[in-house]
Amino acid sequence: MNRTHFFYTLLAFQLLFILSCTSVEPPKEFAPLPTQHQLAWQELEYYLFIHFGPNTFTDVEWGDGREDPSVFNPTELNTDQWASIAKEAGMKGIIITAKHHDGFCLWPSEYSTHTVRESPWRDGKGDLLQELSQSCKKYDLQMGVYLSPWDQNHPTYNTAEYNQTFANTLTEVLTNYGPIFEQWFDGATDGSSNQVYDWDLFHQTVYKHQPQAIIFSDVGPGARWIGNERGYAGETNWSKLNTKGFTPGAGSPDLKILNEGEKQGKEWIPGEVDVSIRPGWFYSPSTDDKVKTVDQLMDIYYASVGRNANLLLNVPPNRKGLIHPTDSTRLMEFKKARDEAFQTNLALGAQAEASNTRGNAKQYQANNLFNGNKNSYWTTDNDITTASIEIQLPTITTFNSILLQEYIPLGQRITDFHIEYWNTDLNDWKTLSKATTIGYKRILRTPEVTTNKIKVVINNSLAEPILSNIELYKSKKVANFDTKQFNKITLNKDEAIIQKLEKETTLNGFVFTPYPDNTNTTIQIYNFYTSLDGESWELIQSNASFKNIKNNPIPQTIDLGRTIKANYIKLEPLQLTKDNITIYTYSALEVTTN
Ligand code: FUL
Repeated sequence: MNRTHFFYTLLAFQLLFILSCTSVEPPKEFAPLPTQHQLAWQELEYYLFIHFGPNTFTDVEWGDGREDPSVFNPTELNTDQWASIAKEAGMKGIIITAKHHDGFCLWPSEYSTHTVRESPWRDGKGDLLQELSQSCKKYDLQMGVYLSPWDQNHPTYNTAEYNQTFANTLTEVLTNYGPIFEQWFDGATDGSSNQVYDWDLFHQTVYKHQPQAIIFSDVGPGARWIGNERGYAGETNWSKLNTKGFTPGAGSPDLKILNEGEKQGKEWIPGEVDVSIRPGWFYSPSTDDKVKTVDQLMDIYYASVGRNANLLLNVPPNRKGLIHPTDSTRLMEFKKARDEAFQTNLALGAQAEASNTRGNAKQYQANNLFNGNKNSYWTTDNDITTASIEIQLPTITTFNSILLQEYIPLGQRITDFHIEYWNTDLNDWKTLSKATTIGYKRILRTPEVTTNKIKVVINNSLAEPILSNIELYKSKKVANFDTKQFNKITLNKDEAIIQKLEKETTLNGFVFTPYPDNTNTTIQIYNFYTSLDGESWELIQSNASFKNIKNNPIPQTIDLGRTIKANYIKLEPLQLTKDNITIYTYSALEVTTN
């Protein structure tokens, strides 16, 4: 090789080296985008709602503002107890009803005469917001405040003056108790209010004193109401909304729009699910036996955090000012159930190949989906909006849930996707689950399968799909409690329910889901059978009774106390919840396996 030749060869190598080191440009932003504060907020995922005030003592959900402040007298109030429970439960913050619709202020407001100062609690010298802010600091929790614009006590309400009164009230709360992560504006009224709210003034007041605060209302601007108080975000859930022409409360968009967000939304306004652990928002001794079960809470978790929304779970303190032991125990059981459900990520160590990888660059390779780094992602070349990722699992794996995350700093994009698994018996791909949006986080509960390969197929995306994370789990099966999701199956009164299982299963119990409307009739007393061939049946439970199913038709989880191999199960009705009826309804019959 002569000198010139050598020189050019060297140059070529140098060029190649430089080229391979140049990073490929990331995809263009797809607006609207979350702010840094919204991104941080989304990662909180789960926090505590506290409804506390005169209603706690008068046993009503909505006080009318004429309550004597002397009713407010918690005898053992201890915000450290609330905060320590929230912390142990895995929550990241606490939002308190600083002022509910009755106008009573949990702090000694200068702008009201209906406050803790007028109550006997701490001899009128107490300040609940102060105590809570100290407890939050102590337990490293963020603090948020709920303030109801609707105020049935304040003399200026329904006058032009009220907007300024409310802004002053806000200023007090937002300047005296340290950082506030979320300002919760309730849109509710009883319809009698004539007040026109100055939302611009309220928003400016919040941002002036707490620029990082997420402003929640039916329509944001920081986060939006999910459209129901049952705990369920839409299966489709965009973090985007069009709010032009809408206001919180009566002027808010359709409930379906709040529940699902809008694909073409112009503003980034993610959903927040607010739901109470009890039937009501305020404590009542009558609901001590109606605290939601762990399975209900898990279903809510899958339908909130698992559907791209944050979960604000209300746990109302009792008249002593303490969280009731039933509720705190339930919170710990719920924490344990989540820890178990998401204990072992079975996708760790997986290897993936995508149908398209941006610039064929390592920087965007599909293996980024398993590296635990939320800032690395897989994405495609410009304008490629359909793609598939084949994932080779480290070993033959049994799973029943898949967690996916889009890289939302660049916008929410994916509109339609499905999951396939490699069926080793058929030597072919089989569809396991179909879904629409992903967003910050999506958890799909799938039928349980055993395989060494899965495929994530993006059928459609508004721009290049960008995924940052995929995890797989084998979790305890939890029934779905949302009414909307329930099938209504009708059978004749003597007809048994026979279910063929997907494959031979070792079961240890079953979940019978009645249609959750107690105007329907369902099974009260039953026989339960299993079978391997669908012809000869083994009687497993005879003359057994579902507890309280007539008045409260919630899913019935039956633990058989042993394991049984079966291909078929049968539930035979012996008596229905109503006599003289020829048909009954139910929604599902499923087995439990662990
Ligand atoms: C509703 C209110 O009317 C309820 O009392 C409760 O505060 C709930 C969180 O919001 O709109």
